[in-house]
Amino acid sequence: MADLLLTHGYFLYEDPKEMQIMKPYAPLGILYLCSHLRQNGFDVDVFDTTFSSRTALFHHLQSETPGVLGIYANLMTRANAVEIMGVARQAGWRVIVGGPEPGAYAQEYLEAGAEFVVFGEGEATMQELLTALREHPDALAWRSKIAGVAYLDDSGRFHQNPPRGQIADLDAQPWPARHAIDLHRYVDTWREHHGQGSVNFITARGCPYKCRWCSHQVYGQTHRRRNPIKVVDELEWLLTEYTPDIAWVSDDVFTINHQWIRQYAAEMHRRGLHIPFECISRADRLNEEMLDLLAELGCFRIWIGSESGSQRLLDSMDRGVKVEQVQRAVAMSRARNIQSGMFLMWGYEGEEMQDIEATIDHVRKAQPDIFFTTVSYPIKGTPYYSEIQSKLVQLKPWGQSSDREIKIQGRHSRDYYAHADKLLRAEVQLARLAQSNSNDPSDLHQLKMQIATARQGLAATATEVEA
Ligand code: B12
Ligand code: SF4
Repeated sequence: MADLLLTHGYFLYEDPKEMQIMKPYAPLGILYLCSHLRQNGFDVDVFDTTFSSRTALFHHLQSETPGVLGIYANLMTRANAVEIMGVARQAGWRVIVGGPEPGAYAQEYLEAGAEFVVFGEGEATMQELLTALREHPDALAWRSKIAGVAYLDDSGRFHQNPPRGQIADLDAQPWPARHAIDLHRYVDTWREHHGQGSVNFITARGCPYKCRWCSHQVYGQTHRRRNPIKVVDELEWLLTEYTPDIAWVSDDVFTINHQWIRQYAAEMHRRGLHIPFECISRADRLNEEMLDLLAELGCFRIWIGSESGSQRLLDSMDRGVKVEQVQRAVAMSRARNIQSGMFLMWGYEGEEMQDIEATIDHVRKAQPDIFFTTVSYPIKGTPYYSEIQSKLVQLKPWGQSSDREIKIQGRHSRDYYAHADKLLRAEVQLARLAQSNSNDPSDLHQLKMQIATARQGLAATATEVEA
């Protein structure tokens, strides 16, 4: 029996939408935990659920000698994590949960079966927890002394210990334990469905910006970067070990530190390394020089969080970005053959019809290569959540739902936003058609019809609000 079994509740083959997308990435959080703990003398196994099944995981939990199980949970995987906890507890496992969601719902996770909820970075806390569990598995007087955990005491009372400081030197940490999972399968899955195999890695932890809807549960408002030379070492190893065709830099904002990007690019150049990659950034952290460097490094797509085309709304989100900066960033990317992707949000607090029009106008003008829209949802622990908390109605029991299935009283109906979405898509398409000088009258007619229908839909549902 290992000292710890790590898992996560993401089952790719159970998710029809994800199966269409088929772009799986390795669960870096638990792989970082695994390498750290192994380096410190613990025997750690990983049960990677991505390509596996609930049945196989449950069978494993029920047939192996029970020990300590660590589960990663995020907003999307809560229900699975809760179910895994139940099965594990029943089979005699001691359960610890961590990741971006459990800290925001510590009491709920504990009441659902976790013995400890770990807040923030898990490496040092898990090391201490495992040591204490090994030395004193039953006499739990040490519980109150471990920083960064919450637990229920013997009478069921909730306790949360003071937070733990963050890892001071990320470069002293081992790379994620990619050998603990079948990473080749991730690369092969990508290659099979998209013609190119992909791998992910991170160059930093945390984001100092304050967008009100964004979760800072794990890293707070801090930002720590790895030494660029060490990142290139890891990437060079990844290229040799897994021969990917492309990569995904899983950072919150890759181009936050321009000096860092210069050093990274210089080291990649010095070693003659080149890999096409995509990453996320912010419009205000992109300029001509950065985009030149990104293009030289092989960036083929950059995700520029945009959220809204209404400056008033962007300001109310504390986004810290101007609409014009986003327009410019998309144009500068296009000039270098870097595709741009935008995330957009409908229904943020205070959004009116003129804000929706501003968003449509913005995307129509900017013409990003891809854009995704979401009807905004409040993640527990964020300022946005606190701001609208009194209007939130849980639609399903906590353990079977997510923060995406919360109703916001007084907000427009889902139908309203569906019409807004159709209008956006048709308007952007119409602008594309005009730019391409195509004058196929049937396309034009169809798009104009779609626009008229969406506008009618918006008008018809404008007074419908969630009760
Ligand atoms: C890259 C990324 C993605 C990629 C995933 C691809 C990939 N794997 O690289 C894509 C774009 C697909 C994605 C999608 C989504 N994402 Co995302 N994503 C991220 C991002 C930027 C990096 C993840 C990462 O690699 N982190 C680095 C590792 C080292 O950190 P970590 O996972 O947190 O692990 C540490 C701790 O959490 C802890 N820990 C982790 N596991 C465990 C387990 C135990 C037992 C313990 C004790 C501790 C512990 O220790 C680890 C090491 O210190 C994070 C933000 C962030 N910076 O973390 C958001 C983030 C995780 N995503 C988020 C969201 C909301 C989503 C989506 C729902 C968005 C959407 N609307 O569709 C989807 C959901 C996808 C899904 N099915 O799960 C939120 C989650 C919020 C929440 N409360 O759960 C985050 C935090 C962004 C944010 N700031 O709001 N995402
Ligand atoms: S949305 Fe992006 S820029 Fe804003 S706080 Fe979150 S990670 Fe940082």
